[in-house]
Parts: sequence; structure tokens; C-alpha cells
Amino acid sequence: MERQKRVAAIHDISCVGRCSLTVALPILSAAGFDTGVLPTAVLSTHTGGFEGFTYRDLTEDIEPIAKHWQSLDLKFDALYSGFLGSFAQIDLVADLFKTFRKDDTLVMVDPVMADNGVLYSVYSPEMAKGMAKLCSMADIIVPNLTEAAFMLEEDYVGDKYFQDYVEKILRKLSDMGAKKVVLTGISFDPAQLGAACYDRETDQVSYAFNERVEGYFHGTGDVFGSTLLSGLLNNFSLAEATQIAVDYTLKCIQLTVEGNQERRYGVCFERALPYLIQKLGLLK
Ligand code: PXL
Repeated sequence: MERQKRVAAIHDISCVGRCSLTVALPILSAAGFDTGVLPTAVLSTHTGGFEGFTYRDLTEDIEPIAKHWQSLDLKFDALYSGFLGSFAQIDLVADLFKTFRKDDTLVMVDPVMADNGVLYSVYSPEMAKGMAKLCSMADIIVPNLTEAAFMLEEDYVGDKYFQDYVEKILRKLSDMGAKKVVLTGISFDPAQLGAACYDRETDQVSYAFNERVEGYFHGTGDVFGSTLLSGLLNNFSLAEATQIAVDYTLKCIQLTVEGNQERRYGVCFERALPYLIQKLGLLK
């Protein structure tokens, strides 16, 4: 067997309601990677759709975990951050990137903090400045349009925009520092939903779309991000990996709707894993 790639996934654990680590870990593992986790917070459920969730901020654990990993001389092929437990974690995760980034390490930041024009309830607007700083250190960033607007300090345009707006936003996001940008939740036609990609090295913009299923599906940003990373680490191009992520996310949503599952528990991504493994060319 060739050397197995190792990933560090830096997200919260929401104990119930599939998102963040309960999605990233199984997807990256199924895609063939040795996936380590660095939990940023432990919540009894995610914050969207449940009342009274518990919230344990694990800020104090990040440095000791990173120190121990350093003492083991651990090497990571990818560092993938998502939902952070506190504003203070921005600097700690930035330090972790500095420590563990080697020449061929892929650093992916999903600036998880907002959707549909609003910040998640646990965050204040300063988080956007912090996330912009973290994004400036990444090779690839995966914001949605709301997160992009917050980081660029622009108004959120909702669903009223055209291609020139998306391409301007992609370039502005890349000006912050990341060579590759994937903007999620893009739609120019009510029947289609997908993502826009920008590769600064080639100055190329590309789009990946598939059918839109009406409604809000919790945790799909994490399904998308984990799948995108799985594609990139399996040597697909940015455009190919983005299309795989769009297609797999749609499959997960379709299974959830067909199975008439309660939306706040997240999407049935487990049932679609065989489809993903096939798309990634891992079935020999
Ligand atoms: O899927 C994003 C996410 C991650 N983690 C927590 C969340 C959310 C979205 O609401 O609440 C705790």
C-alpha cells in the first residue's frame, strides 16, 4: 500500500445532529485517509434547530494537543478547519497551521460562521475579522455567500446576483491570500444549485451545478467541504473535486427527503458513501 495520507480535522463535535466532526471524520475516513481530529468544542447538539444545547469550549486543550503532536513529529498532508469554539481559537489554529504546514501540506479553511445572511447565534461580528485572517493563511477556502460578505464587509445580496458579482467576490476572496476559492450555495437558475471555483494560478473560474432540492439542509456545508478535500487529496482537479462534492451533497439531500427524515438531524450521508467511494475511483 502506498503511504496513507493523514488529515487533521479541526471542528466542533455536535453530539447529535450530523455536522462538523460527525460528518468530516466518516467522510474523510471513507475516502481513504488517516483522519485525526482536534475538537474545538463539544455541544450536545448543533446550534441550528435545537433549544438548550450545552456548549463546552475546548480552547484550553488546543495548545497541549498541538504540543503533544509536535513531540510525536506528526506530519499532516492536510489541515482542515471549520467551526471554531471561540474567537481566541483563531490565533491558536493559525499557530497550528504554522507549526504543521510543510511544503506539500494542503491547508483548507471553511470559515464556518454564518448562513442565509446571518451569523450563527454563538458568534459576534468580530468572528468575521478573525476568520478572514485565518482564510489568509489557507491554500483553499470554502465560504458560502454569507460568510464571504461578512469577511469582505459587503452587504449580503441574498439570491439576487449574476455571474459578474460571483467572479468579483471570488477574486476579492483570493486577494485575502488563498490561491484557491470555492464559493458555495451558488445559483443562477432556480432549478440548479452548486459552487463556483477560482484558481488564482490559472486565473480560471469554473462552476459545478446539479439539481436544487428546495429547503434548508443542516450540515451540508460540512458534507461539501469534507468531500471537496477528499477529492483534492485523491488527486482530482479543483473543478472535478468541486463537482464530486456538489453531486454527493445532492445525493445525501435526496436520500434525506426520500426517507422523510427530520431535517435538523442533518442529512443521511452514510447511505450515500458507496456512491462517493465510487465517484472517487476507490472501488477496485
Ligand atoms: O454545520 C455548521 C455547524 C457546525 N457546528 C455547529 C453548528 C453549525 C451550524 O449551525 O451549529 C455547532
